[in-house]
Amino acid sequence: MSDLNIRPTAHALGAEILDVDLNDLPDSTFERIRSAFVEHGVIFFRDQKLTPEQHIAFAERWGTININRFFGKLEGHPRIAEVRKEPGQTINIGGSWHTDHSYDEIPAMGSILLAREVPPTGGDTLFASMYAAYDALSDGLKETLEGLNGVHSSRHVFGSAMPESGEFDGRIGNAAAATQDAIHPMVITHPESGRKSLYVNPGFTIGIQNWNSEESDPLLKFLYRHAVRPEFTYRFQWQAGSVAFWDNRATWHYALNDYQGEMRLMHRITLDGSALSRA
Ligand SMILES: O=C(O)CCC(=O)C(=O)O
Ligand SMILES: [Fe+2]
Repeated sequence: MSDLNIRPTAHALGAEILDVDLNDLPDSTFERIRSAFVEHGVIFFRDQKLTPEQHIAFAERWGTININRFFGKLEGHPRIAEVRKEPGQTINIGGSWHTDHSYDEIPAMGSILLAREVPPTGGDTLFASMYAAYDALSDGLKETLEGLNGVHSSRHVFGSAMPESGEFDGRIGNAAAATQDAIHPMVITHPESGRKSLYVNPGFTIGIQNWNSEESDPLLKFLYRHAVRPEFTYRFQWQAGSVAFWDNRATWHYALNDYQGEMRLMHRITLDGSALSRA
């Protein structure tokens, strides 16, 4: 047994895993990290020295790498997406609450984000636990949500009509691929933890199946407000070499955009997920 040190970051979610080198992980250590990921929803590592190849090698231990069709790629490494904001750019990527890929029929499991360059202050990422959000609902609303499906889309975010498409030039593209919608249960049973998780998000959920927007908007709005109660969240402060690996089935995230005029560059590898189901 290694002396792996797993320290929860908040009651609701997150764990920082210390004393570990992601380039040198015996299988037994990897299995403990896998359990921590399932238990805490997002895990963090510090001071990792990963080349792009080593980042890929670590990701491949978890499963199949998913290539996001909208993100700019790291040159020479199409499996690594860049999450970049240059000093002259004002809009960041992921700057509001969302869970990635919910617009896909089989949404990605999660992303392994590695900080390459961070601003002197700012640029933190917030995470929220959708287990905690679900657990805190009343039995009555839980029961109602059991029968409902959410409609998710990428059109309004990555499609050609998105308002900021000019500013995102070079960072986000392929708007023509933002065509499909996906339907998912509003409450899913997590495939690995077996826990129930609220599965709608302000970024990509556009409605409730078979409800009109006058009916669904107030309920979704309530859920969006409820889900980010401070006690369900954790705020992660990056340094170069920090790694965050989040579970899209159990969390939301929000990249703060409070570092205008500074550079921030992250490398992201996303992993394939499995179909989501209610039970
Ligand atoms: O830059 C970040 O902290 C996260 C950006 C984001 O939303 C993502 O990579 O999915
Ligand atoms: Fe994201």
